[in-house]
Amino acid sequence: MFEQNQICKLLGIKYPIFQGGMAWIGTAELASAVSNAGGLGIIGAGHMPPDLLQKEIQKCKGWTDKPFGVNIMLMSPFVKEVMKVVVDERIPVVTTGAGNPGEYIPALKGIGSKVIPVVASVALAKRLVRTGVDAVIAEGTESGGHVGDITTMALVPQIADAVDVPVIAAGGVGDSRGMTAVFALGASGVQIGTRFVLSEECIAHPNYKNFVLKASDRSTVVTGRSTGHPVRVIKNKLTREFEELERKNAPVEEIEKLGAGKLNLATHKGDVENGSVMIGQISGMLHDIKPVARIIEDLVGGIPAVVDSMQSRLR
Ligand code: TUI
Repeated sequence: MFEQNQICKLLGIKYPIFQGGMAWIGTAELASAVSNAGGLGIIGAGHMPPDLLQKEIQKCKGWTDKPFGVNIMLMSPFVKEVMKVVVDERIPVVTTGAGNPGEYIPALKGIGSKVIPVVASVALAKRLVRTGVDAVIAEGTESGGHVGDITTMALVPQIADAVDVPVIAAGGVGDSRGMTAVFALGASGVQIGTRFVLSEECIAHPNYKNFVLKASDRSTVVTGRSTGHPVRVIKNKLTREFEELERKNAPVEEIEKLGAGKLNLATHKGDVENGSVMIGQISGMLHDIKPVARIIEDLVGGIPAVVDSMQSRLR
């Protein structure tokens, strides 16, 4: 399976499965495990300063000889410096999120990196393809963290129709059914975050993982719409405070201030009531913590049964 897949051939990987570049928890531990299991591990640079990112890259290089990527969050105050680190370290795959990476594309392409931006709209996908990106990640609003407002179901086929580069689907994919479904929509690969949070290798605090394990289909909510940076998280004391501020039409600065430092509070200190528990909508169907290799084996190994079952229902 996937011997002829465009993404596998482009990146030299076994399975077209990207690990979402999650801030604070997309560390070398998780990224190297995903790459060693045949997917594409991705270090999430988030708001990391450049020296820390460089250390994380060094660790990852020590733990895997397979390709891995770095995700650059374009709202980071260190974006220019972290771009320099990925160029110096000759990272073969760079994904970007939360903005338009246009100005950085020439430098990345210059060292032969494959540049694969996350997009949440057809317009941005088309604009970026014109600047020479190698593929796009079409991320639906089902995802955790910073999200757009179009669902994966609606976004992936529209982007697949609009561009001539491979499309990787993200948002709402957590098992073989989701993976098969997005291939039906025109994707050539998947990006998965939430399922990998519930892995043994993910360094998220046990309280964070347990909170995700307890989630049901309606446990997440999008906060911060009024700031222009909407974020999907599990409902808790913090989201109620956000809702109260938004209801009062509080100034954007006040709302943004409430969010500052709250992701680390949840992922590292384990405060799942006052912290920001970013996770996707499929958390409701996940009930176990598994090793990364097992997650990938189950995702890929389950596809034939999904296709068979689908065919029997289409007959
Ligand atoms: O970037 C993400 N997900 C993230 S980043 C993050 S860190 C953070 N922490 C606190 C507050 C906000 C963020 C947590 N999760 N996903 C990729 C993604 N990119 N989703 C949506 C977009 C996006 C949105 C608008 C990409 C481009 C865009 O257009 C901007 C433009 O210039 O047209």
